[in-house]
Amino acid sequence: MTQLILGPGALGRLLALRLAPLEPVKLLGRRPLSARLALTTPEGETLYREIDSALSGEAALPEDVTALHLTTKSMSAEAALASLVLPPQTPLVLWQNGYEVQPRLHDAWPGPVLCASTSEGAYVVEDGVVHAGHGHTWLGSLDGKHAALATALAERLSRAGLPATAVADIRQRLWHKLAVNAAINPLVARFGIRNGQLRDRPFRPMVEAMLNELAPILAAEGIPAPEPGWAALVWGVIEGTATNRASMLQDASAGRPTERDAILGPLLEAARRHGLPHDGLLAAYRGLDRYH
Ligand code: KPL
Repeated sequence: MTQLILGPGALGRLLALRLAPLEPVKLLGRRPLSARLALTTPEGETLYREIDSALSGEAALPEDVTALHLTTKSMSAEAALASLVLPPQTPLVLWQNGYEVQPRLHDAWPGPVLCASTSEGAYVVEDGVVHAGHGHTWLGSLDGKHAALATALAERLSRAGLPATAVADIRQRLWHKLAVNAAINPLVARFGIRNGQLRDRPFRPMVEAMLNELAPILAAEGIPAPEPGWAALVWGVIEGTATNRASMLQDASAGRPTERDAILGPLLEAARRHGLPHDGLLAAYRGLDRYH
């Protein structure tokens, strides 16, 4: 049984390199990859591993697939998936940020669909990936089904050095991450700053204004606030990732489209539906126009 991974960005490479010593893995993407990729661990060790990779549109896919891990950016996920011919019952695991593609594929895909929310830190380097910091991954289906599959996949990931837990509340966890990303990512992308700089003036009041808009929208959408409250969650992540260049900043600096639709889109849509103020969110969204 092979674990198929579609999208050889940081997360796709990390999954492939961590899983490869334990089970067959195939990494699919739009550009050829070198057969030998390097994994630099958070402890500073560099391990080289042979990875079976192929071009997504042309690959002969293995017959027995444990799961297809879709690790592209949110805006590329559906087109990437459509480039493969897979048995309809193949389990999908969606690793995207935000909450845009997940409900759509949950409804459209005939087989089981799990969503993953991860705090693993990784970035791409030319010949592989740097696993910058250990995190945790939560796996579950939006309708609470497929618990046994989620548990089995979580065990395989955990054995491979990516601790994971099957959960029944993945929708809530995706929205919590979305809220964190909405408060941090557009601001750091717009001002070209590292996450930790949001703690200082003039950015701190901008984060606070965003939090004031986010909290009522999330409440109206039925997303329970995290135990310490939204502000503590967001400031905690800013503190913990102070030296990071957030993913949206990396996309913007490289002139790539950002994940604004997946992150800000669901919040704007919910704010309009519930008749709640959303000027700050709209300004954040429009502030990213030049990358789209
Ligand atoms: O998830 C992130 C991202 O970069 O997208 C945060 C939490 C903001 C860390 O940088």
